[in-house]
Amino acid sequence: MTTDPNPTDDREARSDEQRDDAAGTASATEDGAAEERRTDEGSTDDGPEIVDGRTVEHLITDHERDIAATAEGTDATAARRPNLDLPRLELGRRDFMKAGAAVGAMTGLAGCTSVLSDEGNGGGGSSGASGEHSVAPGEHDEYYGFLSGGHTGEIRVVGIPSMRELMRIPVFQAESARGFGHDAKSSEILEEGGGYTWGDTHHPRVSQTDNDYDGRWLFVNDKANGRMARVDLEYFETDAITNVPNSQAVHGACMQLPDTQLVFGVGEFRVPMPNDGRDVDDPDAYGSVLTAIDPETMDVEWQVEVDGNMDNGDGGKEGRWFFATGYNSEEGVTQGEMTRSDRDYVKAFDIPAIWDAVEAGNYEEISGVPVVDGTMDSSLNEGDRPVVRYVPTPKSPHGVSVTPDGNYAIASGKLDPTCTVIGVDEIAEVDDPADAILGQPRVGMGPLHTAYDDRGHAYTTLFIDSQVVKWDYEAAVEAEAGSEEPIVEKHDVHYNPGHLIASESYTASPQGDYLVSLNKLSKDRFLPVGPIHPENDQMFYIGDDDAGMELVKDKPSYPEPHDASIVHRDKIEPAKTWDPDDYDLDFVPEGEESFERVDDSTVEIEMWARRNEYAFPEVTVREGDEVTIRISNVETTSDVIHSIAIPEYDINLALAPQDTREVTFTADEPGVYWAYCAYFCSALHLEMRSRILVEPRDG
Ligand code: CUK
Ligand code: CUA
Repeated sequence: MTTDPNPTDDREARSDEQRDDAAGTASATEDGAAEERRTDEGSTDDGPEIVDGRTVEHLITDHERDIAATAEGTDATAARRPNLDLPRLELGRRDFMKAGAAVGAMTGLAGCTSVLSDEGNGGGGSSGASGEHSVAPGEHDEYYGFLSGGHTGEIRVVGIPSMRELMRIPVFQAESARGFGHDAKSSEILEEGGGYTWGDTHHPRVSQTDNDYDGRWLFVNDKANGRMARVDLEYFETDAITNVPNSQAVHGACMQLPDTQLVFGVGEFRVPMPNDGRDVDDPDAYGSVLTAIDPETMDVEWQVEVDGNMDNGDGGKEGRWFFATGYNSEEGVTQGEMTRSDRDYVKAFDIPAIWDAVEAGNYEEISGVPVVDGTMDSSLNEGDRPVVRYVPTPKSPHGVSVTPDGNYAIASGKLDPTCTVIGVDEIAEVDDPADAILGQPRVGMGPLHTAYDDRGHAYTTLFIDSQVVKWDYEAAVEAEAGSEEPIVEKHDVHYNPGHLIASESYTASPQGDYLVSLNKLSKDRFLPVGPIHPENDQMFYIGDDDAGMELVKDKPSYPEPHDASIVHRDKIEPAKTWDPDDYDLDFVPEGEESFERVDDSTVEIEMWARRNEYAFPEVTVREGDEVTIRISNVETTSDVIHSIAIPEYDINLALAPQDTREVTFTADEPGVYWAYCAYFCSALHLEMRSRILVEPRDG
C-alpha cells in the first residue's frame, strides 16, 4: 500500500463520488438484490455488485483509502457517511450518548470520534461515566476475559471490566517466564504437537456443561499449523496439543453443546488429503475438513470433507447442529478465483447423522482418521438425512454464532452488508436449505462477527465502517430482507474491528453488561511505538439500552487477539498451589534429595527449592553426561514461585508452590555454571543459586 500524499482532497472527492453512486443505483439494487440473496441462483462473472452499485473491488479500494487517510490523522470513516458536514458536537459524554441513541445511528456519529478521543483516550475508567466500570486497586474484576494471542501463539487473560492483563498462557510456543517448553512435560506437548516453534491462536472457547461455562478447559485453534490445544483452567496451563491430519489451517474452533461432547476444528485452506505430494497442482482434488475431537483424550474422532473453504464455526445449543461459514465455494486458488461467485454457503453439519455414517463404515480412512464425504454430490447427502446441508448466503460470510436461545445461527456477511439469520429448527425441516433463512438485515459495511446480550440484541462488528452495530434479531426475522429497521444503534470503534465478544455470549445465558471490540488498528490512539502499532481492544458497557452503548476503555493489545471468551469469575476455580497428586512426577520433599550416577554418562538428580536455596548448593558432573534434574518447589505458601535457570543450556524451569518439573540436558561444555532462581522470591533471592561444575572428561 502506498501512502496517500493528500488524503483530505481525496476523501472529499470520494464522498461525492459515493453520493453519486448511491443515487444512481438505488432503484436498481434495493429490492432485487435483497430478493436474490434468498435464492440459490448462479453467479455473475464480472464483479457482482454488493451494495449501492459497488463491487468487492470498490469496497477493498475504499478500505485501503480509509487506512491511508486515517494514517494521517483524519477521520475517513466518517467521510463516507451522510451528514458529513454536521458540526462536531460539544456535548458531555452522557449527553452525547443519549443524543446518539435518540437520533439513531445515521446522524451525529461524526462527532462521536472527537468527543470520545478527547475524553476517553487515556481513561482507564477513572473518570465520569466510566467510573462505575473501573476496578479500584486491590479489588477484583467480575469476569475473566480469555483473549487469543494470534501469531504469538498464546492466550492472554484479562480482568473485565478493568481490562488489566492478568496472565499469559503459552500454548503453541516455548515461553521462559512460565517455563513452557523448558521442562520435559511441556516440551513433550510441543513436540508431540508437531515440534513447531509458533502457532496462530484465534478462537478460545471455554468448555460448557448444560450450555453454561464449567470452568474446566479452554480450547483454542492454531490456524498456522492446523492444530487444536487444550488449556487446563485449574492450572491455567496448556495440557494437550493435537496435530490435526488432512487439514492445513484449523481456523474456527468450538464445541458441541450443551456439554462439550466434542471439540470442533474448522479446516480452512484446501489441500490434498493426505498432503504427501500427490495432486500438488490439481486444486480440484484438494479438500477441506471439519474435525471432531474428543475433549478428554484430544484424539481425532472423525472428519467431514466439504466443498469450498471453511472459515468460522459455532455449535447449536441442542447438540445436533454445527454451523461453519465458508468462502471460496469456487474452489479457486487465486484471490480473483475465490471471489468470483456472488454466493457462498453456511454448512450445517448434522452431528448424529455423521456419527451414524462413521458407525456404519461409510467413510474413507485417510491418515488414520475416518473421513466422511460431506461434499455436495456425496451419496451421504442424498435422501432426507444429509450429513451436511448447504445454506446459500451472499459471498464470503465470515463469523457465525448461534443466538443464546439456540433459535438462530447468524452469519456475518463480510463482503456483503447483511447478516444472514438461519433458523436452527428450520434446517432439519425444509427441503431447500435456502428456506431456512429467516432474516437478512442490512447492518453495514464489512460485517465480521456477532455477539449477544441477554435482551435479544445482536452486536456485529463492521470492519469497513469501523463500527459496532447493535440490532434486534427477532426484528430481523420480522423485517424484509435487506431492511435496516432492526438496527438499534451504531457506535464508532477505533478502528476496523475483527471479533467482538460480550460477557458469556457463547452460552445460553449471556450477562448483557460488557462487550469488547477487538480492533485491528489503533492508529493514533496511543503513544507511538514504532511502525508496528498495538491493536486496540475497546470495552463497552451495554447494560443500559436507553443510554446506548457506552465506550468505557481503550486497551492497547500486543498483536494480535482475534476472538475472546468472557467468563464470570464464579465459574472458574484456579488452583492456588499445585496439588502433587495432579502431577505425574514424584514430588521431592526436603531430606529426600539425591544425586545418582546411573552409569558412566548418566546422572540423575532429585532436588528441591525453597526460600532461599536449592537442595544442592553445588553439583558436579562430567563433560558429556546426560543430566536429568527433577526439582520440586516445597513451599506451601501461595505466590512463592521459584525457578531454576541453567545458563548455557537454554533452560528456565518455573516452579509454582508444590510443583515438580523435570529437565534433561547434555552437559557438553566443561566449565562452571551458576544455576539461579529467576523469580524474585525473597530478600535473599539473589543468593538463591547452585554451582554446576562440568569437569572436562579427559581432565
Ligand atoms: S477470525 Cu480473525 S477477525 Cu480467525 Cu475469527 Cu474474524
Ligand atoms: Cu527463588 Cu528467587
